[in-house]
Amino acid sequence: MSVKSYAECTVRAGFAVIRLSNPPVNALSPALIEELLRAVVDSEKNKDIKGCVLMGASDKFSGGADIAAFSEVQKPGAKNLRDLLEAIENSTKTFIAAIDGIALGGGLELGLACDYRCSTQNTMVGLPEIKLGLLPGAGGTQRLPRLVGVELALATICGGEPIAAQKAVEMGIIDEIIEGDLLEGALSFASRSIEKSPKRKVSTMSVKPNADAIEKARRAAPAEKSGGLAHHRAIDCIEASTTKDFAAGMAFEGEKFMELLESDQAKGRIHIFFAERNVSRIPNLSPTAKPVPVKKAAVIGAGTMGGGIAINFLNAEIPVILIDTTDELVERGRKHIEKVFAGSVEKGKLSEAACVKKLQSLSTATAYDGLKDVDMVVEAVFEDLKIKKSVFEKLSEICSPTTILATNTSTLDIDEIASVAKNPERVIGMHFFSPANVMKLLEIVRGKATSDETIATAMQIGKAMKKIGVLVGNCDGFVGNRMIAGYLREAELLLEEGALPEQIDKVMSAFGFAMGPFAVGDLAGNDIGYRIRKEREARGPLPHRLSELGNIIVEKGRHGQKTGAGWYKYESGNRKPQPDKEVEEVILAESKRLGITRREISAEEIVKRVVYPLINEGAKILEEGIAIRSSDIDVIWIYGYGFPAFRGGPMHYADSIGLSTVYKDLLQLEKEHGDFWKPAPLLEKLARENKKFADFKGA
Ligand code: ZOZ
Repeated sequence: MSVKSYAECTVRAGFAVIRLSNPPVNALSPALIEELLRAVVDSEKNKDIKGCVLMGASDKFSGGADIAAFSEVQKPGAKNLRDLLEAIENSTKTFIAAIDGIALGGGLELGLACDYRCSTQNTMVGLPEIKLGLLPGAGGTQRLPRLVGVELALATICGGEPIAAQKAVEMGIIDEIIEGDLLEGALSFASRSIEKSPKRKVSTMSVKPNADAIEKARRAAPAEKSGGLAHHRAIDCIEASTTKDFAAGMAFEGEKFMELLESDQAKGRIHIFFAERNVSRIPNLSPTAKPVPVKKAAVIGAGTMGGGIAINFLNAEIPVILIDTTDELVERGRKHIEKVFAGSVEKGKLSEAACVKKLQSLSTATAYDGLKDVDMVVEAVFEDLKIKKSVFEKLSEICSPTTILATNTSTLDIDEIASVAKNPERVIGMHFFSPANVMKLLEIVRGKATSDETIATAMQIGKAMKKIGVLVGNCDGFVGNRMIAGYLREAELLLEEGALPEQIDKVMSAFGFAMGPFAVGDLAGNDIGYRIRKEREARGPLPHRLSELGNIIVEKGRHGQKTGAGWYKYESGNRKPQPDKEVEEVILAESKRLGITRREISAEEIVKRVVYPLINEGAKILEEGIAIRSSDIDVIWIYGYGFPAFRGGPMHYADSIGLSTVYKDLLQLEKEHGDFWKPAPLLEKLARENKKFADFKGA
């Protein structure tokens, strides 16, 4: 049996060439670190070499410390990345990082411990730890300010965004860009550098204090409790680089890194990092089911949603036909698309030439004749079952039997829609979130007849559109909208009991939502929820009472921002919600009509009343198999509904509180507010077994 080698060493032109080999991203795992350390020690002993070139064995230098192996860092006596970097800095040999592809997090910190850094033109470097609720814990907060100054270090570490090689050269992170073969270029660069100075330790460079920049960064960071813990600790560390010597700064950084590693915020964000990557793992999908190549697509319905979906196809470089019933409608759709691309050109996100190319791939039509040879159609017409069914009937007649027919419904029954299709196995739900060209979430809804090939194709197209596609089952509202019903119900009932929209929104913003439920309602249009409620009521009595307040507001013409008034009022041209006395009067009158004595409602109660329904419904969804795993629900809520990422999504949040606590709270709420709160059987079972949602592997 051959033993895997993580650090491949060869000697070239008097340099040890050490190649990191831990696919797919050269994560700095304990095994890789150990082998690199050994290579550093060996090179020190080797009198025949003057230095070492560190590079990736593939086209990636390193994606950073191995996130899945953080528990190893805490093991007493275990060598970690810091030991490796110290050995590199203290070596008498010259170390050169030759970076290709990426050097992120610990990967860049490894580079910063080297004496010199060169890279290919298409390399990205960065310290993205903040996105994991962490800080660069292997000297990044101490070395980067010494290399580029406090202000740029703050922007790099608190922003967490990757930096292109050219910009990194301008900042002083990378010393030289290599054209042509990286190793040859790196060896030549290494020889020239050694002549200037064989050692250039970043840790010995001086750094100027910059109190203004530190203060500004503190003010710009989210509050510690609202997801900004890592920002504040990172800023403290960068400040420490200016007040402490290097060794003391490293000790301070180490302490803060360990504090963050233990924090709920890091646990939530790391959970989401892996959850996001797990969504594409679909159990029981036939291994022979391959995605059908989509070379041409069509979108039916040229409204804002249809236009956004067409943009997604164009961004994925798939020509698309946009169809609606009249020339006027398709022209409006085309103008909308042109405006979006023009906006991207203006912001410098898209070149003129790329914009022209994309628009050349867009065609419009008012008839279905051109659909004979398309590989996929996404229907985005009005949310009405009859209309959708008639569209599918027509599509079924005209399209090839192999065309994938997707519906963008957000609430309707996929099986009902598929029932009119000749090939129901080709029908699937692709629920985009508005604005469809911006929002990353895509709920992919399988009907009972949907084939594995159709699922694989929808997942593949989602990826090509740079969406996070989550496969869910067919039920009323699927995962996201089914869960939001209870969240909104409770928010409105709290108004009847004593709260006001601005109070609830403030509490939910502090919890970490970008916007509270009422501000979101005003942004999206309260009339949408109104229509869905009316449609739902027409289908039969609701299992639980809803407040009338949402209906009253809409019937007063307060549809939201678009009518200048909703739960709030808006000054013309201003999107800032202003509390409105008229709304308060409506709410007080409703409490009075219902005979409710209004009371003070605490922030803690507000959070429980609106978030716990998500958890309880999520448990039912999980037990019914509508979601594959609890982390898929978390991904849906973070990317589709703005649930705070640092809390890891509603299911992870429940796991972090402890399911037995959530269960007890639900029983109490059931006692006080009725059977809406009855704990879901799965939640009860897991709570009794002292388990988590994450432990549940299917019914
Ligand atoms: O995966 C993309 C990415 O952005 N990765 C995360 C980069 C990052 O955040 N790095 C910082 C890590 S934390 C750190 O480095 C802490 C630190 O400062 C040192 C601590 C010192 C401790 C001492 C304290 C006393 C990336 C851009 C890299 C690649 O994107 P792609 O789209 O090409 O591929 P993905 O995202 O699908 O990833 C492919 C597979 O690789 C896994 N993976 C990625 N980065 C990883 C990682 N696994 C472990 N650690 C990482 N850093 C990823 O999960 C995926 O796995 P599969 O199984 O789903 O294929």
